[in-house]
Amino acid sequence: MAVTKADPRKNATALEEAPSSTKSDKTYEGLTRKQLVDMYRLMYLSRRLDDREIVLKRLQKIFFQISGAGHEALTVAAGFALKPSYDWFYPYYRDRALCLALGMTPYEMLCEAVGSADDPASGGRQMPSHWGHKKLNIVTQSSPTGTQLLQAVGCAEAGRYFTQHPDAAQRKTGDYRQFKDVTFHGDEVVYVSCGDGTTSEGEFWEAMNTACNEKLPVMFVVEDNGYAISVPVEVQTAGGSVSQLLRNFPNLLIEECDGTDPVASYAACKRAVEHCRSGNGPALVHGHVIRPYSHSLSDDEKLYRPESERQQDAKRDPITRMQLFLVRENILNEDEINKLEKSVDEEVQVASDRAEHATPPTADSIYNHVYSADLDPRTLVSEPKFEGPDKTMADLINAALKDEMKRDERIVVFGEDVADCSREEYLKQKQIKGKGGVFKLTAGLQCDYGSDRVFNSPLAEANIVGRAVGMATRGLKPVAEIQFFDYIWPAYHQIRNELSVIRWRSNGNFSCPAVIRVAIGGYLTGGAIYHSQCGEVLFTHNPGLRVCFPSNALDACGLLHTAIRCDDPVMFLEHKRLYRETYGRSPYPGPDYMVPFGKAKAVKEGNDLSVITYGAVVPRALQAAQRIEREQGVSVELIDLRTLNPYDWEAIATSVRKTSRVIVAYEDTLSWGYGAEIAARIADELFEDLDAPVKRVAATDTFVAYQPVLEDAILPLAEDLFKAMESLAKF
Ligand SMILES: Cc1ncc(C[n+]2csc(CCOP(=O)(O)OP(=O)(O)O)c2C)c(N)n1
Ligand SMILES: [Mg+2]
Repeated sequence: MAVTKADPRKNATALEEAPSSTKSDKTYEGLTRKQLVDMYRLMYLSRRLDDREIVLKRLQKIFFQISGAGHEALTVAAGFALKPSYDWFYPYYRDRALCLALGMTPYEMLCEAVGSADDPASGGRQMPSHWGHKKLNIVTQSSPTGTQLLQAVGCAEAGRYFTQHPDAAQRKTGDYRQFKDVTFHGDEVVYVSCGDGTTSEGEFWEAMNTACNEKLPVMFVVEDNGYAISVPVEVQTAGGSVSQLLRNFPNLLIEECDGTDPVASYAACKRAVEHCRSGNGPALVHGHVIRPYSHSLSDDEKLYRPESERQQDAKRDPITRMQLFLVRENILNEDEINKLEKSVDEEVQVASDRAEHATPPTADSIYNHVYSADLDPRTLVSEPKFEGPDKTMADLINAALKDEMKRDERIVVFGEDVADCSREEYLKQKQIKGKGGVFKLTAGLQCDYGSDRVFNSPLAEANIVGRAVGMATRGLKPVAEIQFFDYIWPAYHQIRNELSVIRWRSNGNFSCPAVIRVAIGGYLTGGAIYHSQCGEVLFTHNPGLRVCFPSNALDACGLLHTAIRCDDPVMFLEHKRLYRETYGRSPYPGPDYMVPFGKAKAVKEGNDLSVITYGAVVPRALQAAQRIEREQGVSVELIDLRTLNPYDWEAIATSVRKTSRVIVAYEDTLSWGYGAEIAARIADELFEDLDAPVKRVAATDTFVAYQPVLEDAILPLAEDLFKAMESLAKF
């Protein structure tokens, strides 16, 4: 059996057996004859692993198969052009040969296929070929095509940032930095690949746009096999060639090559890597490859591709082409090729036998790595040290951002309009005051901390969150802003499928504890549909994501300090109506004031009924509670949850046990809103403590309208809360 060495690109076994002709000095685009043998070995190994998986799938020993067949020459070439465990990698599912070239072993790959606990990518949580390997800087990959592209951009930005701020990389105790080691070299390249179909995703263009604009060292590899499942490339791409379309992107080196030819692919990749590594900007390698094994084992391409077309492809099979090339160049003869292949076949067999007996994960491990096991944000707490006059929520969020940026050099703040002024010369010449956010929440941050820490993004929400995910994975602390909750949806894909799940799907090998600040909510008088939405439940619905929704200035400040120090990703929902409200102002509580997550606050104590709420409903419920106490002597206990995940079940249960009557109030639509879950749990677990049905007060099941008469009819008002309290007290 062949032994896989630390660097598989220099595999001794094949070389020892190679003929004297490999000792010739002739090189091919810089590749020695020995390297070409190694390349062939990896390509053949990759193909045989696919073949082995197909057998295992037919035997029902694995549950899914998708192959890298036809892509081996291009991806091995990329592996040879880049530095393993030095550069960073965001590969897609066809990149088996790349991962082998970087040092993944056949056993590790087959552990993915059987779903073993030893699978280094996910411990049996993801499908095979969803690559991930912490030691090799292969970042956990998911199934959605294209999400990796923006993350690769963020990863490259983080590398550049740490090079310019080396002190920021230091380990610090007491917050997420204790658990997030940072490595950087100053000239590392970030590899990211995708198929031709995936270039149709907006995220591809958003990633290209930012990589080119910022001159980032990202090597984009488009593995163009002419199809996305059954859809041919001319349907995907105007004119049929993505590299043609990209010709005018500045700073972008474009290399188009025959991706079934390893030497041509290596030449293209080498030039691309050189361009990126020397700081000239990103590169695109557009490689034309084939897809001999249908899309996956669940697809039969004979249904949409005629035999003639398939035979044309078969003539370009990179494995056969490479064999012929080695023989033609007198690098290996047929016997030697047979010997090499036999040794690979044996290696695959041994790895496969071992993987078939690899330990599966235990069923009770399912809750591991949903959240950080190292730092529980429920334990982050410290007392306020008040100073100065009362401040608004907007003031104290701004202060908290400044506090944290001072304390932690890993923080970068970005989003739409968050900078004081992108054209910083205007600031320097004192021609203008600066903007700092449409709500002015980030005002002064750029002036205080510089344009590389506080900057505007393009008007593209997926771009903001996708980059934040990449940055946070690499060790930065992005505190990104989504200007209006109503426009978060292009970013929801990154939030739901990436931000919240990276820790779990990588079995704890990767994490991305970014903070996403979002201006949310209605009661604006004229906000209408697209400036008034709530919908926090769509975020609490995602395991792995922490969600805050403060109702007053002091909590917003304390919770934001905690959110930024937290080791989990946090959605920080800021109610626009509360930003400058008189209600809930507070003196500045000091730079270290932290409100722990999952700790509700009793805004008002009472004995007759409980109201469980949060956000902008808190002041409305308080108004109603004071009125009913004054007018009818009903004593209401008002609980402000403050954080929605985790939430304080103990506080809810204690209050309901005391009063036996409860209203759950929230600004979102009544049906399916966040409070629906709370109400269900109360009914389930506290049934015997109740003297009345669990009531909900919430918005109507409509959108929020512009005309104030309509808005008042739609959103829950103090009057609605008063009426609900009155009827519940009488029940
Ligand atoms: C966002 C998203 N949409 C749809 C799918 C289902 N899907 C999986 S692979 C694929 C085709 C991808 O084609 P291409 O990018 O050309 O890569 P190839 O498989 O041809 O290498 C589709 C539609 C998906 N995984 N993700
Ligand atoms: Mg394709």
